[in-house]
Amino acid sequence: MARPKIALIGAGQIGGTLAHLAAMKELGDVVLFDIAEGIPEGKALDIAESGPAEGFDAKMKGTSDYADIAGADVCIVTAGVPRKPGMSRDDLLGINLKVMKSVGEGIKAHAPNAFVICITNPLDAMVWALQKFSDLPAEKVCGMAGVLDSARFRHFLSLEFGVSMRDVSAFVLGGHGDTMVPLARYSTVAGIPLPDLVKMGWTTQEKLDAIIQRTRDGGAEIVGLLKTGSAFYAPATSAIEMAEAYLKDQKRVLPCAAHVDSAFGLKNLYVGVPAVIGAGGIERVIDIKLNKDEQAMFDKSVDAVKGLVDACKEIDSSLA
Ligand code: A3D
Repeated sequence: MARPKIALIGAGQIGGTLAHLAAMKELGDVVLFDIAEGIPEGKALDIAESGPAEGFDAKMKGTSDYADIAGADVCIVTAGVPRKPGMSRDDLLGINLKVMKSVGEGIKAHAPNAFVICITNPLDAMVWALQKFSDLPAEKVCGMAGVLDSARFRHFLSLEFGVSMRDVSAFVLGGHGDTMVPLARYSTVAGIPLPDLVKMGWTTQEKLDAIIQRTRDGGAEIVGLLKTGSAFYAPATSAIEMAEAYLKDQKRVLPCAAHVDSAFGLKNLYVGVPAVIGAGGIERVIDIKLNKDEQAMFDKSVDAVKGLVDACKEIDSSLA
């Protein structure tokens, strides 16, 4: 049986890391696409040359020709411009919307059966636009943000509690931005919810609030340190987890920017929600009940996403 084909649109920091991870995990053959001359070919060759020592057989191809992504099973999109210090994700909107148009058209023409995972920021608006430009079924297009935001929350919580990250599960809802909603009530250590751990004296409410704020600022913290770009190791790992769930029909329950069209009282919006990922793509959105405070935070986050979608419609009238 032929190996699955994974097309990575954008061969920058995240794209290169995705290619290396996909090869090491033997998820399939990889095509790295980028408009920057020589970069996709150079990275593909460099990664292929790690194959003998790493022990993988996956094929690597670098290209600037969309015809090479033909028949891809998965497309992961990082094409665009990342944040520079002082720049918000929203500042990227105008630049990256144009990129989504060319990428969406490329996927529509050459890989219309793919499961598409968008990482380009501002995430929720870009995945919405990418679905429109590609015209793929809504359940085959999603965005990676919640897996990363939850991973950051889990990491900070494991440091606070002195327990393995594997035993911390965490839940982050809403748009990927300053309004994201880390849900303490649904986040646990071995099944014990965070509010109970506060009562048990494992931490204080003040410390928990600080961890939640650090999670919200997680991307900016890394941008501030790197100065020349944004995070790429953990974002790539998070998207690979989603791609693997699709390729292996794992039915993983992962928070991601999915098309919501009735759950949470929303219509036709991409926003971070818990979803089941399997061979059908986004197979199910899990509609959880929120309490009053959580609902207020979620509503604020949804409003921010809607604002960005409206801005996309204003910039490109074909989206209206
Ligand atoms: P970077 O290393 O700059 O790579 C982006 C690549 O896209 C570059 O190699 C460009 O040449 C390429 N590119 C630009 N325009 C096009 C085009 N029209 N077609 C094909 N390729 C093109 O950035 P990065 O890999 O660090 O980040 C990529 C994106 O992910 C940015 O928008 C980041 O803001 C975003 N990001 C999102 C998260 C989330 O959690 C959602 C986290 C980190 C980064």
